[in-house]
Amino acid sequence: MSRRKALISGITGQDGSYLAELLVEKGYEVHGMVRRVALEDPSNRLRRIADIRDRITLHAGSLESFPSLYTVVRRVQPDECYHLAAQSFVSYSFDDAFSTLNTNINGTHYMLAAIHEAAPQCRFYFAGSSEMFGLVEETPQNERTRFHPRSAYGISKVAGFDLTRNYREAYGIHASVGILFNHESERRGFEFVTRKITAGAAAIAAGAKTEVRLGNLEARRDWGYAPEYVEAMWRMLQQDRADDYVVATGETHSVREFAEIAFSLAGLDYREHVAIDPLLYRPAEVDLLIGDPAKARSVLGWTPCTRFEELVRKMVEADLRSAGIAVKSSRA
Ligand code: GDR
Repeated sequence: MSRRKALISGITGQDGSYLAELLVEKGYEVHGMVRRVALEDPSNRLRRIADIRDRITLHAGSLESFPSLYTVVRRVQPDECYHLAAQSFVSYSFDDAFSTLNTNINGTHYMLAAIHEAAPQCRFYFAGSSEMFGLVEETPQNERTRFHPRSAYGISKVAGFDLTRNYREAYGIHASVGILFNHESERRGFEFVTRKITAGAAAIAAGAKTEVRLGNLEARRDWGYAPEYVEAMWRMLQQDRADDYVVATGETHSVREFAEIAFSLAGLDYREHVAIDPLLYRPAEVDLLIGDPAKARSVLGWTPCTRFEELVRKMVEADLRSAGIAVKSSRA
């Protein structure tokens, strides 16, 4: 039997890189779609997949170009397609709502249309987001909670959710949505608050800077560990029936708590180093997110293992090491 083929858009990101590693390990033939600029700047833009670069195949494609996506899908003929690529920074979507909506909504539509036309048997995963719940209408949030997005990013993910469900219902595509709550790791981008805090604390501990500027410390998020979340994506596509699932830990913590623990792990007091910058507040904030992963647990057999403090520890220790600071204690 030939190897199963997977196509990942957004393979160079945090989730894409962990998912690619998981699928390589499972024996898949893994293909990734990346922007041409990434191929031209491998040491920077392909750094997260450097270790598996010789075991995957990359194709140039752009979420802005239907022909480019169609060509990749037609050539690869994937059995499974994981559509992770997006403008994923919520804050930026307030600065440029137009490009966020264009890229995220059209990109998802183009991927679905390409699958429908060129590989209709392919199973499809869409990266939904807890940002779709926004101004939450109930707590905790589950698959039946109504959406109330609070940013162009959140709106683009609701549109992607609706597009995915419509391709499932209208054309019988095996298309599932993972409604993933925040998930972090040592590979998180520096613009997101967790990594900004852990990298900042490490830099301060190393004497390279003195403060980290943050916005709203009271926002609460359900933070999990990214490598576990890509496992849930894969499990969704192994089900006979396509469906939508909340992927979360069921715990919520504030940005302040994250900062307090991260700084103390670096031997620092966050109150002495965190400066509040009003410009970093969002015009419309998502105050509280906490997911109910019961369906993922019962149908997919998926459970999160890494607890909040362990997640913070992993990230801080990795950043301390990168800053050249020896780390004594490390729980596996
Ligand atoms: P989020 O992640 O918007 O939840 O989306 P982010 O880490 O950017 O913000 C989390 C919370 O922290 C507050 N905050 C700050 N955020 C950033 N980035 N920088 C700061 O300085 C800062 N200070 C306080 C924010 O206001 C917010 O409340 C992430 C992304 O990965 C999405 O793509 C994904 O869909 C969701 O998680 C689930």
